[in-house]
Amino acid sequence: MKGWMGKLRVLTLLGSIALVLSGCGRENLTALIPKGYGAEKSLDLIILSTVVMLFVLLIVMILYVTVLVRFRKKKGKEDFIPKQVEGNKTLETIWTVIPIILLIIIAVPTTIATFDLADTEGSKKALNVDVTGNQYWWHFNYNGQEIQTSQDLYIPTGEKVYLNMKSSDVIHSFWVPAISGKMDVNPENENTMYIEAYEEGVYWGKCAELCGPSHSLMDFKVIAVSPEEFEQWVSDMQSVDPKAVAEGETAQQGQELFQEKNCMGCHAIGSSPIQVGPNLTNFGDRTQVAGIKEHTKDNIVQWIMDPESIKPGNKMTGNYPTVSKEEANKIADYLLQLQPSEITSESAGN
Ligand code: HEC
Ligand SMILES: [Cu+2]
Repeated sequence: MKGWMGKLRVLTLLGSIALVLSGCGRENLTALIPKGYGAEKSLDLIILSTVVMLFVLLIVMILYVTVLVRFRKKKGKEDFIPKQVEGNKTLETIWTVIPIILLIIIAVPTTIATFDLADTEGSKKALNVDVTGNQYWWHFNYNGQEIQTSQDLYIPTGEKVYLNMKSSDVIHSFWVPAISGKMDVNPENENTMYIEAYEEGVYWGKCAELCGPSHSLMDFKVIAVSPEEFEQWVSDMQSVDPKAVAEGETAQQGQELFQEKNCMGCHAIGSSPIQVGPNLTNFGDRTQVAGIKEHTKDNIVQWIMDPESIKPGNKMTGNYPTVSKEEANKIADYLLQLQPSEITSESAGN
């Protein structure tokens, strides 16, 4: 009875661990289901080194168990000492050469992949985006396209897109696990990398460097669309008129409030280079509010009234006049109209 209960306990424990861990994987946020070039290369290396390590583990375990069983102290042979092999040249050579070979097997493909992924040769002919990491949001400036946007990075599938990355404050790290490896984003120097998505989709990105109280909330998205759709998105973004008057009375009042409350001081609409806060040109098309909250009117209102309750330590809190619920509702009505393009996360199949 006791043994049976014990087994049941172990099973329950394992079952609940499995249940909890199964929540960890999220497609489009995992390096184990690669959807891009860098992620694919990384997974190849992960598999290679895991296989090598398992091989070493297996050999060591076999030797260990063999020695344990064969050379145990046996009844009647208590004084028996097995043959001593210390300093045996053949053995020493074997266990020096084998690890060297294993290390070469890992090192050569790793070095090749490292150089391959750091290659910036193709950047002159490709799409270049300047990426700025800020506490706690991401800004994207499409070189030579007059497009500025934040939080959602649109890219065409099947092409290398070069990212020139800098931080406006502390060190951040740009990481879209399903598409590519990580790259540090530093305040002093520009780091470059390229990403390439194979399939259309919305890929989740994370800041992978502890950068302050809301570090874990510094999420962003890479939205990969077909090259034709991307071109459409570019021209939609380029034809935005920042001064266009909103539709409907409340939204128009919201638009006025947006100016009166000094929101314009930090947030640009259109291709203005202001980067104190996220560019809101296509805010109505965003997948999330402030990168993390579901994109609903309620959450937008909550953000405008009390951003601190959503992202502690963010740089908007306290830097604008108080906004009442009624005013926030009107501003939200206006902001939700900022939908310049039909190309959104939905058309990317998500
Ligand atoms: C002092 C500069 C500043 C002012 C003024 C300001 N904001 Fe912000 N705002 C920010 C920053 C910085 C963020 C990004 C916060 C974060 O994600 O960490 C932000 C984020 C936002 C977001 C979320 C954007 C996104 O991409 O999801 C909205 C919406 C917003 N602000 C609306 C407003 C409105 C409306 C006003 C005026 C009432 C306003 N802001 C005034 C700096 C400012
Ligand atoms: Cu960060």
